[in-house]
Amino acid sequence: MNRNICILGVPMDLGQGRRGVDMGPSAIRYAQVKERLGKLGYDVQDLGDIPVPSIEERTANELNLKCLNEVVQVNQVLAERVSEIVGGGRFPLVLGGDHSIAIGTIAGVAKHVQRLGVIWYDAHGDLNTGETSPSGNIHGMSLAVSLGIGHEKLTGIGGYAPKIRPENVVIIGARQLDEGEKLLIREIGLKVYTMHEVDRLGMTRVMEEAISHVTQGTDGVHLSLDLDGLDPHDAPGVGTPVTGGLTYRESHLAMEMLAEAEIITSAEFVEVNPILDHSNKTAKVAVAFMGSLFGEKLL
Ligand code: B3U
Ligand code: MN
Ligand code: MN
Repeated sequence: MNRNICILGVPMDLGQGRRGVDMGPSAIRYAQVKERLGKLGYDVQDLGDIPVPSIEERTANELNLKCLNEVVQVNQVLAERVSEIVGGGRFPLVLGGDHSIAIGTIAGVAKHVQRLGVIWYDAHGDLNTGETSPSGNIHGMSLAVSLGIGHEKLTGIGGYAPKIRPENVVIIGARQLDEGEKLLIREIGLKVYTMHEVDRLGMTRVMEEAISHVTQGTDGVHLSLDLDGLDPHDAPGVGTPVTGGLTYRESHLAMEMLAEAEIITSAEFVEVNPILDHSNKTAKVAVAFMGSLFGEKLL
């Protein structure tokens, strides 16, 4: 694992419909992310937050894509900042903010690798487009956009498209997929471990398979972890909780297996919403996962 980490906050809430997720980076910092990773011997630099326009400043919606121009603008800056971090030889650890920020993170990382693998840990597929989305929220489109599918203002962020290929992606924890997303998954042959597979195979096997899948032919792997992949019992502070999710223990095991495999080269933790949380529980869970991902051991 890269011993040098750069933390970058993105207080973005324009990719979804509820207030509060813009406070995610503060909540995660308050849960002592820097101290936790510092204790493991990493050199951790916190670069602060990138600016995000407030919801009151936003312009009109376009084509079922809420806050399109602002989401594009923030992700363009994010892509540049992440690219600088990776170019400087450091590990980018991005704190969200809603999941639309994956567009910028992945655009910044994928510039530096031939083929990027992606683990998308989420209750949702985030595979909608303006045409299929039931909500118009761009956080439900970010994986599609990274695959080069969607509005060209979004797919063109970072100046190139696509950023990733379907054969190098796995989704883990899915349990709420829209019809258009299901069709797209079949069409492009995306590997998805829904909760059915997690229950049937167990997390150990799911992670073994997922690790083998995303490392085939790739030279880096990004972890995009949406806290709503977890069951709302363990992570209540998220904008769109979906019952029947991954447990705290399964998720810790997943992070520990990723640490052992030493494959993750960039990561983001998104959708922490402190307004909907109890005593900062979800941010604390996120930081505990970061500990495991970066090699913390129980014994
Ligand atoms: N698939 C729905 C709901 C959703 C996606 N991502 C989240 N919720 N967090 C949509 O709006 O695209
Ligand atoms: Mn998501
Ligand atoms: Mn989600």
